[in-house]
Amino acid sequence: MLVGIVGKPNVGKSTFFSALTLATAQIASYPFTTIEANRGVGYVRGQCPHVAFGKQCTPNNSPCENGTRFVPIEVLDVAGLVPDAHAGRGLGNKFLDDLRQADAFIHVVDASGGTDFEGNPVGVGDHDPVLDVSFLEKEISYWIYGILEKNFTKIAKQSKLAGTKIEKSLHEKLTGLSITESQILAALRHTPAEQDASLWNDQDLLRFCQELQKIAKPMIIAANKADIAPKENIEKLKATGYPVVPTSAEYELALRRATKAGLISYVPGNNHFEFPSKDKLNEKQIAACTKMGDWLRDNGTTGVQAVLEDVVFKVLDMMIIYPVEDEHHWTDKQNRILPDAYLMRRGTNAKDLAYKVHSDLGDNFIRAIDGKTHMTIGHDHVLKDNDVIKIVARA
Ligand SMILES: Nc1nc2c(ncn2[C@@H]2O[C@H](COP(=O)(O)OP(=O)(O)OP(=O)(O)O)[C@@H](O)[C@H]2O)c(=O)[nH]1
Ligand SMILES: [Mg+2]
Repeated sequence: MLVGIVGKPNVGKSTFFSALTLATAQIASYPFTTIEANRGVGYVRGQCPHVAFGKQCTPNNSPCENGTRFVPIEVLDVAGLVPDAHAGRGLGNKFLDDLRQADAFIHVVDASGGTDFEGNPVGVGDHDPVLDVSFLEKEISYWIYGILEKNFTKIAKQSKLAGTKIEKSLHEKLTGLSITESQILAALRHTPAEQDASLWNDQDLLRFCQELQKIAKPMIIAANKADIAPKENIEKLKATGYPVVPTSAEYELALRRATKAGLISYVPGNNHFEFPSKDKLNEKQIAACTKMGDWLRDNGTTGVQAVLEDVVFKVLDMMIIYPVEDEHHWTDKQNRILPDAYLMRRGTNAKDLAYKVHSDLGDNFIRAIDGKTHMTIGHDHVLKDNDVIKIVARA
């Protein structure tokens, strides 16, 4: 799974990325600090089934700490987009190609309104952050449009002549974009244009790209710099209809780094932290910690972890599944207990899981067994969050 971090320059994308992954990305208060993409790993949390099972797990693909499972998510931080990037402004939008495989986007917005469209600092509240939402939507749909537009009419005509379904031809054209045929079909249904795509004009194609973007590259808004943002800006962003989480990437990064340095003790996503030894901190550090502590008390969390978890569990509607070899001991062939956690969309069935684990398992699927109830389940049995599943396949 890949989540892309997008937004205009200087809104805190790299700060957000660094807070999530603790990777070192360059951060500075001017536009276009990031040019080359930063790739890292963040984690979403789940309750590990080992707790109810009563035996400590032996994690392989996802660490477990005190009963909390941390499932890795690949995160990508790219350069800032400016209005008309698709026409080459700023750094253009070619770098969005790094995000072809993204399953969803986190749109980092400067909710403080302290940066203009180009990311240049202005007074807090001087820029309306809601405008950033519509321009970014536009740039992303133009990016998809740029991929589809070449030879579009020709492809649509050929597909019509050959009797090939249009969604199939478009899917081929969108190879590598992590977009499924059924998502294309859903977008076609939502596009207010002729059913026959060979008759489409540029506007029709653009509308289709907008629909496809909504379905295949869904977006959540991180209303960042919430530590200095006027409250009404957050409310205005919520009115856009997107899921919105107020965030302070700066605080989250400071808290995680201070924890890593052994100065404080903070669990990402919590609304508090501890000072194990206040004497280790200088006056400046104590003042910063007091400020952050007060803010957390009043606002809940920094929101950074919540954005990633919301994008995975709410926007993409994922759940965590644990495939095992032995349904009684919940082990794999190497006797590891609950080794792997898989993220699967809600609605996926036992056979989908088999394919996710290995295509051979999918091809040779016979049945599955629910490790909690020990009941046999068929290929179309819909899985539930936190299921422990054994797949039985022909050897
Ligand atoms: N107050 C406040 N400042 C923040 C926050 N997040 C980031 N910043 C500051 O915003 C500035 C830009 O941060 P970056 O992370 O470099 O922003 P970016 O979006 O990656 O910028 P580009 O790479 O230039 O597109 C820096 O001065 C950060 O310290 C936040 O939550 N609150
Ligand atoms: Mg950056």
